Amino acid sequence: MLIRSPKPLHPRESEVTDHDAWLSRRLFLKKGVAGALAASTGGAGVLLAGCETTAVTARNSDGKLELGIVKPNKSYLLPDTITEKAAATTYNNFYEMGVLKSDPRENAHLLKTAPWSVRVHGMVDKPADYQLEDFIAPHQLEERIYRLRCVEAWSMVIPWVGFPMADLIGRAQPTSKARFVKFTTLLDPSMLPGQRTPVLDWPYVEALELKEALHPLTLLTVGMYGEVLPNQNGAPLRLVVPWKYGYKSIKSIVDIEFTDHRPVPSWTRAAPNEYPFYSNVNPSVNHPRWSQARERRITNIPRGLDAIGALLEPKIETLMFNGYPEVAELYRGMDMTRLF
Ligand SMILES: Nc1nc2c(c(=O)[nH]1)N[C@H]1C(S)=C(S)[C@@H](COP(=O)(O)O)O[C@H]1N2
Ligand SMILES: [Mo]
Repeated sequence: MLIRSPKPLHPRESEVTDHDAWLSRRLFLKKGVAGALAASTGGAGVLLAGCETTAVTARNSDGKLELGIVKPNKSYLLPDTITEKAAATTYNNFYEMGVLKSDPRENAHLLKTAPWSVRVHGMVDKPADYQLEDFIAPHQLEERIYRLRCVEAWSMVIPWVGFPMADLIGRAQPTSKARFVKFTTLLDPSMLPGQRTPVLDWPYVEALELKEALHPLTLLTVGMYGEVLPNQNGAPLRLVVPWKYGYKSIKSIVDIEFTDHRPVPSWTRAAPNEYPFYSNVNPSVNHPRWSQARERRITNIPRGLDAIGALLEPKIETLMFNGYPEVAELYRGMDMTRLF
């Protein structure tokens, strides 16, 4: 699905209207899905939330998660061309599924995402082991179009479906001691064959400061392009932190821990001088091995998957905080002239 828009700095009225038209087409289709689900399960039993105009989340008869109607949050529309779904789901970094960009899609079928449980624990008043459906159920899903900037200097523009991490934090109720949130990916080499190779210290771990996790941009994500996440994109639950390099956006999460000491993320452990804890997108501070000033914007698959990154020129200027300047307040007083 390609959703094109012109390139003014801010969305114009006409684009909003285009997007509305696209949305209402999708609403029309989705009503059919929601209705069929309700009928096939004998009513509202598996429908976890929602009415015709809100998100409906359910397991279908194969146990697969299905999203219902999800409204775009218009605060996050971008003037950029949205990356084609075919590119965003075939050019991936997910080292648990292999190190080549094409490996995740090829190995995606090995990952079973139902049932899936998520543990929320540590310095919280409401620790819990959730089944994924119950984890999502109380939250209002929305669509957000975000830029994704990989540290390798390529980028995409992706319509995610999720809910603010801040909403989960409100539900978990961290104690006054909690200062960091640690996220962990599933550890299971039978489903994630890359874990048989010690390219990273498995399981993959990422972490944010609690105040970063509370920022309204931080999204717990269950879908993209109006559908549940494909496995190669981190099904059934991933993080999306759009102002940080892509590796902070950890995939296939099973564990969320609130803690008072700073966790060491997998990439930071592997090479602290190349992948430091904060890893905010910053065009003026280069990676030790390449410039971060510009990026290759991937919008489609022009001439074959493996060549994409190499063929494209890094034409687009990388923006401070990936174009999300509202996060600057989180880092006041910190030295932004070095990689941190
Ligand atoms: N568990 C896990 N999460 C991960 C990764 C990974 O290898 N394992 N790769 C990261 C990197 S480097 C990037 S750029 C993004 C890519 O997300 P995408 O494939 O959905 O575009 O996922 C991030 N999350
Ligand atoms: Mo990345």
